[in-house]
Amino acid sequence: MRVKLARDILKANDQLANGLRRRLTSHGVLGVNLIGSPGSGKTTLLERTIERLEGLRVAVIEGDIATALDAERIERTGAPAVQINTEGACHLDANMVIDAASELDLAVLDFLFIENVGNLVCPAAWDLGEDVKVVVSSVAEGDEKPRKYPAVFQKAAACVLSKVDLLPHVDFDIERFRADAALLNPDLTVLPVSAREGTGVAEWVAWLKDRLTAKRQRR
Ligand SMILES: Nc1nc2c(ncn2[C@@H]2O[C@H](COP(=O)(O)OP(=O)(O)OP(=O)(O)O)[C@@H](O)[C@H]2O)c(=O)[nH]1
Ligand SMILES: [Mg+2]
Repeated sequence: MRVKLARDILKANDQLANGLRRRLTSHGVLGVNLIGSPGSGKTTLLERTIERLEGLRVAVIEGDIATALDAERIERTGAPAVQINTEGACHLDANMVIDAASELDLAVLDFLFIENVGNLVCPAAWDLGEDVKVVVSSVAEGDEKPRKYPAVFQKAAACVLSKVDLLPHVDFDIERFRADAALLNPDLTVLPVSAREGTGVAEWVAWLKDRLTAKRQRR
């Protein structure tokens, strides 16, 4: 009975998510759902990304248990941001995102980024209406993350391997990380990035722009 209830909730979520995805598509907006552990560098990556996407129109929906700190950081870049506080829930769901999106003018956007609640587990199961899930995994967390948290690596289109400036200070085998990720998901693009030093940000932004172009060509 409990299992059925969980399935019903996920099914209802997926219907809402599909509706939002159709709206994003009708406006030619690429939806990106960023998933990663607390402190993996999601907001810092978004700050650098928005700077690099100058000329393109970006909005961010921020998911956190509490505070508006991340939305405030995004607004300082000049991009509109809507903060969701889940008050304990470990992930966003489509209903929360639709509610937040009602405060944004989707018709004028190129990218809608959704920073999920810091967590590698629960967000993997919830479709938010995005076009792509991107997992942000920092070198400080260890190279075994794909093996230990396979679902999010299987569902993501890209993995930003963040904080690569810390590689000299941590035990992290980047080839092992790549090989494990490729075994789980041969189509996963792994993008090593240091938001602090700027390494790899251009490649990440190029990947995003390619995805936007591909989406608009398919319309
Ligand atoms: N060395 C280094 N530190 C980084 C980098 N990116 C982020 N950080 C630091 O990592 C910490 C967490 O960064 P955030 O961007 O707030 O991480 P987050 O994933 O948004 O965190 P939550 O929203 O709490 O889940 C901060 O102290 C950042 O300055 C990086 O590329 N290199
Ligand atoms: Mg954050």
